[in-house]
Amino acid sequence: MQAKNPAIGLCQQATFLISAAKVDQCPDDQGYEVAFAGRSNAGKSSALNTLTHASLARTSKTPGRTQLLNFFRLDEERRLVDLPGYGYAKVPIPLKLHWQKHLEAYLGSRESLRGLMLMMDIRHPLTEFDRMMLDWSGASGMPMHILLTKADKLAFGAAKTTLLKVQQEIRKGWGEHVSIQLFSAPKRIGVEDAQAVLGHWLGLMGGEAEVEQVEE
Ligand SMILES: Nc1nc2c(ncn2[C@@H]2O[C@H](COP(=O)(O)OP(=O)(O)OP(=O)(O)O)[C@@H](O)[C@H]2O)c(=O)[nH]1
Ligand SMILES: [Mg+2]
Repeated sequence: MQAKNPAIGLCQQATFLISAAKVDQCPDDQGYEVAFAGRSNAGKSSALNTLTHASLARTSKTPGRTQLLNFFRLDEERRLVDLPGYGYAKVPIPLKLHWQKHLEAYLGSRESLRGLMLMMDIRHPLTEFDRMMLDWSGASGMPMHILLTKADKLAFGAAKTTLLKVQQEIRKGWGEHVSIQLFSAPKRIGVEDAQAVLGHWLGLMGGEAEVEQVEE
């Protein structure tokens, strides 16, 4: 199925479109958009680059690097968005409030937003911010798919154990509509599964996104 996923070819054509500091600077709100969210340093930009086979998004060892909403064009009516990282302590308060305000404005108003990819560092899952995003997606009915990033930092068994644990907690707290998988940018773990989710959300494949569940 994944070999035929049209999202793969489309992602390879991704080009930088625009950086927006506020919602009124975003591209026209039409078509399909998928946003990448998560705590600062969780690996949003790295995941985006891995999924598009490009170095579109700037990655950094310094958390808090992505400070604007960065839009990437896939085709005339499809876009990916790298959202500003959230929750980095060293960012000055006024800037934090600025981001929070504009992130909320974006999430609350964007008609073309079809799904949220939430990146969580596998070593620090379910932070307060992650829980807030899960609450928001539940309340607004926005589909959410979680990438447990940096899975290469743990041994395979430990990574799977964490996946199961987080999956159980999510099922209990937010129901079954949130899907989750392991991901690693350098080791390319979980790339095809994440691309399949993108394919569905971008209106390129019929039906619901199906992510293989963990075997217990
Ligand atoms: N080992 C490993 N390192 C990763 C992975 N993903 C990201 N990193 C590293 O983690 C750091 C942060 O990655 P970014 O992709 O810049 O994180 P971000 O979430 O975009 O950060 P902000 O833009 O600051 O919010 C960088 O040093 C990356 O190289 C991964 O899957 N495995
Ligand atoms: Mg970033």
